[in-house]
Amino acid sequence: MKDAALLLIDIQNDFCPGGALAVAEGDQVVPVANTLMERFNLVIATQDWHPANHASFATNQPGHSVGDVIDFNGLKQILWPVHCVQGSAGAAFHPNLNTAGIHKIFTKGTDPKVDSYSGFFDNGHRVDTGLNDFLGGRGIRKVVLCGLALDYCVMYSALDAASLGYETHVVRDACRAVNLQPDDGDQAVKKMHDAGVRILFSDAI
Ligand code: VGL
Ligand code: ZN
Repeated sequence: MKDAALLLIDIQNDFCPGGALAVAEGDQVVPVANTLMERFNLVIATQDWHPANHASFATNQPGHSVGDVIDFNGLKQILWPVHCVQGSAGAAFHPNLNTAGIHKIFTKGTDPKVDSYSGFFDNGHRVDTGLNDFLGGRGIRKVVLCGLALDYCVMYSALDAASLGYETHVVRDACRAVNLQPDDGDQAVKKMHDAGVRILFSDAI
């Protein structure tokens, strides 16, 4: 697919079983992602890449614990366990991910003061990661997303892609959800679908 790019969202150890912010079955997206990569001329990966003093870590918010929702400069922020600290083993890609097939990596969440679920913008939509310009410069009109987690970084990346005008697809079986609430993954699928994102399965690609 010439005008399409595959976006591998945050397929990192900390989001896989045994990781700091483990997503159930997170590692099961890896073989599906590796197979999908063979079908695309352009493969981009995002990496959640936080400094140790990141404000989304509950340990950096005295008096708060994981799961609390606080106000960060006017934005609602869920507090997470320390995860994906820059350069740590938890921030590395899953060891079975075919990283040789990745053409370009975009890191996000690097500003200690603001979280960034989407691969395109921070949560305040103030800072651009450069992904949109990168895709535009290569004539990409269609993006296909997979990875972790369906109800956070995959969903926010897909919603931004759709609002930026890309034909946006999410490969359901190549994603897993955090599911803080048991139906968060299903709600994410509904929200994306309502925003014009196409939800499909890997056998259709
Ligand atoms: C993510 C929570 C916090 C994700 C990143 O990659 O979905 N979720 N940071
Ligand atoms: Zn994060």
